[in-house]
Amino acid sequence: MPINVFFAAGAESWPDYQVPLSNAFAEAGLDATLSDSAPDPASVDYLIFSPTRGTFDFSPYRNCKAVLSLWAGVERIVTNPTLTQPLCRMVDRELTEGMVEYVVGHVLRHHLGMDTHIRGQDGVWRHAALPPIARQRRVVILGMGALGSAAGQALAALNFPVTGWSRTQKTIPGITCLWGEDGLRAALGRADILVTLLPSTPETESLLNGARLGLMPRGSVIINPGRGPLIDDDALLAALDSGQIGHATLDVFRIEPLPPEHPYWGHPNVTVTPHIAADTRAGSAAKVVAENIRRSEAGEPLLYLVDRARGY
Ligand code: NDP
Ligand code: OXD
Repeated sequence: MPINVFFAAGAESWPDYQVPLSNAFAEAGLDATLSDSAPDPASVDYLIFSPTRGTFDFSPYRNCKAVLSLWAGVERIVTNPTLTQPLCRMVDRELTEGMVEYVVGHVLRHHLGMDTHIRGQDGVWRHAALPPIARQRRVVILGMGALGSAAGQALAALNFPVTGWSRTQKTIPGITCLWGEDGLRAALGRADILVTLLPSTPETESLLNGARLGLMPRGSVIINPGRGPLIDDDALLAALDSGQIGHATLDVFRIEPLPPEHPYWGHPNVTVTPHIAADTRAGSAAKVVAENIRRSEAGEPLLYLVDRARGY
């Protein structure tokens, strides 16, 4: 009997994924039927999902062996009360590479002060004091998971002193690893540039509040490709207006798309990017999905299983 795989990640994504998934299943040696419809939910063995799909009732898929998310962040799926099946999130080489490039690019923008020269093409020779080199610019990354650790290692390779912070204690070559509340305070105190790559969970909600923003060096920079709810927006706007925070580059927001009237738009010290830090790419993501189905069918443990109690 072929394995039934239901692509429930949205009609707009189906044309991008249909061929890569079919190819990846064949390469993995899977005898699988892939469809973007499931007339009989009880016959579905695996369900491929994206939170862009919106509200979804997982309960009819009672024989489904795993829900495979195309997204890394699963806050909109783990909270679904109908989800009883194992949930795997996306960890993928190309997604990670995309995030590393976004983080390194935006760190370098602020480190090099590129805006001064890009905006200032006005005949003024702005030769300022010697700018710091990377080893003098401290970068802190909140979240030392698949993405944070890769971004941190890339920055460390460019000589930035990198501090990482996570829930549990870690040892990552080239990165000073901190954890816990004391670790967070110490990390924020040295964050000339702060990158937030934490998941959105009840514990990380408004982690960057006014008090914690106040611990950062005056004029420091925040880059948030993690999730909008990590930041207390009112506190960040106040910190930007007072000069406590010099600039915020924000890719993710509590409401997306960011509403046109939101004060982040047009704020002179905010850069908004439209949740593009690291899109999932069909070619490589399809291989991750296929490998997980192969493992499940072979009785091997699933990769990137989400801990439902932890929320990530
Ligand atoms: P991981 O699950 O691999 O890593 C999460 C990290 O956050 C871990 O180091 C974890 O600590 C840490 N963490 C979680 N909760 C806490 C807490 N309460 N206190 C301290 N540390 C905590 O996730 P990824 O690296 O793959 O992805 C991170 C996030 O990036 C995603 O959840 C998503 O929100 C976002 N993302 C954004 C994209 C974009 O395009 N903007 C694209 C992809 C992802 P520990 O290791 O100790 O468990
Ligand atoms: C993700 C994202 O979580 O794109 O994969 O934000």
